[in-house]
Amino acid sequence: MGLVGAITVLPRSQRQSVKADVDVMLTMQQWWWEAEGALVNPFGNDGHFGWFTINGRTGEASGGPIDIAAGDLVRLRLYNAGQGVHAMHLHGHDQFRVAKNGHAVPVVRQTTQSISPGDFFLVEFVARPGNWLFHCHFPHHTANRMLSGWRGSPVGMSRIFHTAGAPPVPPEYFSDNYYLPPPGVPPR
Ligand SMILES: [Cu+2]
Repeated sequence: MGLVGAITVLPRSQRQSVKADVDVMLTMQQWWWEAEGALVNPFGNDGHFGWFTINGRTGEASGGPIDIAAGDLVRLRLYNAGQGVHAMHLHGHDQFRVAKNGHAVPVVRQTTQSISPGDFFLVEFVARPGNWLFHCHFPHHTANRMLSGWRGSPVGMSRIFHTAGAPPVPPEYFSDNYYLPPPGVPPR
């Protein structure tokens, strides 16, 4: 299906850019399943996308939480490589929008950054202790194929930021085995 990604171009001097403790690129995409087990078509033909990813991954393929530390300045580089609008929300924090499409903008304090196709935003936050969900606010964008993850945990366009020392996030949280609970866990 090819390769797509983002190239981050940084200024030669960091004088105009505060160095972040954590700097992550998050590319949103959406896909259309043509059939179970078949290749996915990123364009679809009826506009109904059923599979949502950040950096091409979701569920257990996402690799678990993004590790940060309390007090870190975390910079999120949000790019929408899909064809729908997403409303990227961070739990437990305000996020600060500092740039759009490569240009600095007046800082806006907000909880959610809506992002249209092709848009690129820099948002930053100072991490508080805990486990914090970062996800799209469109409910079905965190329920791939209209199914959530283990015990309702979000899949699709979601990640969790985990600060050092916070309780570990159960690996089952990232399970995209929607139909069978993990061993020893009763079906819900
Ligand atoms: Cu979305």
